[in-house]
Amino acid sequence: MMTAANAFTPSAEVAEALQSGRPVVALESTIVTHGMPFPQNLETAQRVEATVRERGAVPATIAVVGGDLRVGLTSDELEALAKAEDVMKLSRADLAFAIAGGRTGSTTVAATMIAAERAGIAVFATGGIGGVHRGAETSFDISADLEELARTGVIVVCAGAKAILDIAKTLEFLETKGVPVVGYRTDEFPAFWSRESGLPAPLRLDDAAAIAAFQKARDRLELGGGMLVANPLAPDKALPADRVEGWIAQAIAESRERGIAGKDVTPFLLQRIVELSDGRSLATNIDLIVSNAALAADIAVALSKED
Ligand code: PSU
Ligand code: MN
Repeated sequence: MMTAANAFTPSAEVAEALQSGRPVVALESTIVTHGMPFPQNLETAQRVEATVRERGAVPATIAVVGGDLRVGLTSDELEALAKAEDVMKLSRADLAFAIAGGRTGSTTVAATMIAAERAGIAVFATGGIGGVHRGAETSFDISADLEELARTGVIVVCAGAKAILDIAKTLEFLETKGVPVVGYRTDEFPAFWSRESGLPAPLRLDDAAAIAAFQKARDRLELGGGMLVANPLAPDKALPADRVEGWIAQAIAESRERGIAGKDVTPFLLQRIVELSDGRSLATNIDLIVSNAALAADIAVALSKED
């Protein structure tokens, strides 16, 4: 795996883990700054880090702090980021812009994948990925996360894609780009808060060791690019899709009325849905990120074992 030693600053714990070949799980920070309100964002980030540790891996939350690309934050730094306002939301296009300008920014799935690959971290846990937005045939709004999955060699564990997106087009895009999409213990691609999207998961695997074996076979073929693992929430915790749809439709209608565009679209929709659902979507969101972190840690541990 490519490493670019001068491009980032690992925490002492992450540096030690990477050097000794211990399993590490990358975590994104846009979910902290733009995906959830304070204080739930901080509590979630802390719970996610604790979950990764309980499963025997080291968490590496990634962000740009004062122009420094950090791989692994201290708890004080995580808290400061969770409270900060006017933090940039960084993707492939502007990650280096923030570094050059000495800015502070959180990393999306795309930018977190870039940092993880440069650091030599193979697995990354998030909530939901960005994708092809509804109406993309006229707006052209397609998240840079998808192109990143096509080119950057990291396994991304998520709960599928939010139904604020056009999930069918998102899956078509990933298929075109040759990105493997693996349903974990499911035949259906999950839709974040809901288990059901009505669309099949292209591939299915039922344990972390099988996912690690698949990745090792991909590595031997030098296929490059990432893998998407879609981990549905437990049935007793997930929300029914029809309940979520009303909130989504209203949030999208409002975003169009207000002319929200570009990188503001996803944060706007996420925030409005939390408001419209009276916070019910938020509890589900927290559960699924913790569940994804646990699976990502299991995959990282499985990858670190000798064949
Ligand atoms: N989807 C979620 N929660 C999130 C995001 C997406 O369910 O917090 C964040 C992630 O950081 C993702 C980014 O990479 O939004 C995608 O933004 P855009 O659609 O502007 O590419
Ligand atoms: Mn977009």
